[in-house]
Amino acid sequence: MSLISELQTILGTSHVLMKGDLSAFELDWRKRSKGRALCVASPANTQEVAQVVKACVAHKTSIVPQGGNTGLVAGSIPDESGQQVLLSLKRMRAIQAIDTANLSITVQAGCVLQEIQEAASHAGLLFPLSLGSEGSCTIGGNLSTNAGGTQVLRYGNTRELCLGLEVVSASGEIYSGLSGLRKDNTGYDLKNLFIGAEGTLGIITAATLKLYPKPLSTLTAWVAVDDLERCVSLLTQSHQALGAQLTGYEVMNQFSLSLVGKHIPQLACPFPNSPWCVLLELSDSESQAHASQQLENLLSQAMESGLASNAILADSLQKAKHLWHIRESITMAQAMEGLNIKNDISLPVSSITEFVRTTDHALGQLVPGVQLVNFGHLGDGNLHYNVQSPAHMPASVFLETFEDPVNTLVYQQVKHFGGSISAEHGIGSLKVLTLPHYKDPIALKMMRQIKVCLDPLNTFNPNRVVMID
Ligand code: FAD
Ligand code: 2HG
Ligand code: ZN
Repeated sequence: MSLISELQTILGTSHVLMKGDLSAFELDWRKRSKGRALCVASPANTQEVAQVVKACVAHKTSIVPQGGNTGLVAGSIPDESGQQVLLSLKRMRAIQAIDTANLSITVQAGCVLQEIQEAASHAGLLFPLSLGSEGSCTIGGNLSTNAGGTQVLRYGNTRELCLGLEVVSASGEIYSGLSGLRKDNTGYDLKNLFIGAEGTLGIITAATLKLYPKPLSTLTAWVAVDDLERCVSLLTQSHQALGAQLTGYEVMNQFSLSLVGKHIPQLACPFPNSPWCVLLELSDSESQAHASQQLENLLSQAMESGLASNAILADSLQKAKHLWHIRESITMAQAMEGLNIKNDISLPVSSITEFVRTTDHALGQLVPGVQLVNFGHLGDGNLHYNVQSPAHMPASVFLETFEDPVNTLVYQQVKHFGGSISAEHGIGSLKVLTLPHYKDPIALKMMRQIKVCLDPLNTFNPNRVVMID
């Protein structure tokens, strides 16, 4: 029997797509890479995933897992061969259980992040993972990329939010690790191999995640700051004043906010002429009044000491949402401006100012008139140091001529300052050839050994993260 016929038998004909417009599955979110799938297979449950894997292995066919296809490193689309099965987890979106005493939730991998947040909230609890793509990304994708987002400062990356996983292995066996245990020292921590593996080691089919008590009040401020150095000093001051109550600290340069103003004009931005803005969030478990007092004190100190040039405090939930919406729209606004280079980098917070100063200068020499879309999660040392073509240069010309030299320049700088070339988006196919230049060779060797051990036939997402000879 052909593989397609086998998949149709396992899943039903309507869940094996081959014809029609498959671009939602084959084109990456940034519209920079397009592949072609043998078919799009959509299982309904874990057993079906296991059967699909066994069938593909028997036919020596590789599998590309996909959740919401919002990844930014072209890791969730098939290659151009037309020979890979795209495995979409989107039908597997059940919330399986909420355990309020254990503060945990168990969900299928295709659950959309926002639905998990809402389910937690209905139970009076908080699932803190929060990203601009939360309306369409899935928890399987979040786990597979170890996604970060805007609450990492307080709650950690997706890795820190995961208690257990269910995974279909490369032999089609089901590893049932959905314990909600917070302590389990019975050997290697297998779940952490699959988290951040970008679908190269197994298919995540379900997860048990941590929940938290909801904070009593959450307050948001928007602060105008004259330079990045002051943004870093204000971060230090915020840590000192707010401690664990500081739940978000985002920075945005003027150009990144101007793109939001240009392409999404309904999102009016406070202090549009400020060189930098900071979005600061405090979550408090005492009272609204206590939270307001603390934040007001911090902001007035910042103004008095010259760290901030202006500041507003959102006085309603709606205004706070508006401010977050501006911040989370930068990615979309940048996409509307045109194709671009993304550098999702992390550095010690103490080195960020010097990194930006020297890299901005060197890039200006390399590409006169280059436009820097610079923003990110400063509290985590994670900058989205993105690069847009000079105003009058077509994006295609810019990418063709400058993508490699720009990347090399930025990554060399990252290396010099002791940072990482991927803070939260992963490696995918975009950076798979770059990684060996910047990753410790022994670490890379061990990564390859793990890949070969868990997926000896290279069935899962080949040529992403690590290349196997
Ligand atoms: P996909 O894009 O479908 O897949 C991502 C990777 O995971 C691929 O390698 C895929 O093969 C693999 N995969 C997917 N599901 C599974 C599974 N069940 N089992 C095994 N492998 C699987 N990222 C951040 O970290 N922080 C942000 O703040 C952030 N903001 C974003 C804002 C916007 C507007 C956009 C478009 C993207 C943003 N991202 C961010 C990137 C992206 O949303 C995240 O990487 C997200 O975790 C991907 O989830 P997904 O379901 O779309 O995964
Ligand atoms: C964010 O923080 C995302 O908004 C996307 O990680 C970053 O567009 C980007 O480069
Ligand atoms: Zn980010």
